[in-house]
Amino acid sequence: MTILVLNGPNLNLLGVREPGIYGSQTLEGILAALAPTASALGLELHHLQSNHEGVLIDRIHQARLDGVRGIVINPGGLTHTSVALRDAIAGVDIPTVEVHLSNIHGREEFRRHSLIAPVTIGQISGFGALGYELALRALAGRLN
Ligand code: CA2
Repeated sequence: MTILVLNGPNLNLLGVREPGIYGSQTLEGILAALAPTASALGLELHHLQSNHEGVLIDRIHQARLDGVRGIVINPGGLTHTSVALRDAIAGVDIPTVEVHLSNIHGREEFRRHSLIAPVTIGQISGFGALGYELALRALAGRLN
């Protein structure tokens, strides 16, 4: 079963700046650490990080054509602003888990609201890189 892992704007900066909020692991490190869990769950991971909303949306559309069974997405700042990303997720009807490294509910007011959460099967927020692993486990549980 193929799972698409999507990371949105600025997540390519992980490990380089803001370690106090987002941890010291790079995105590459986070993804590499997911491999054993994915393989234990029988999941094949495809990954894309983009700083561009339209690129993320195109990849979500393609996921439906490719037969992707689940999506793990950290939409970054688009979480709080993007109706278009939300519509794309709703439009493909693929079970999606929203992940945030930081606890968005304990930060600035503008981060507390997610436009994406209502079209996902759930949101994981505040557990750092572990959130991606929890998301894979949640999807595997839903798909089996
Ligand atoms: O906590 C998360 O995972 C976020 O999705 C991260 C986003 C933020 O806009 C969301 O509110 C919560 C930010 C992406 C990472 O931005 C960085 C900026 C500078 C250095 C490192 C990362």
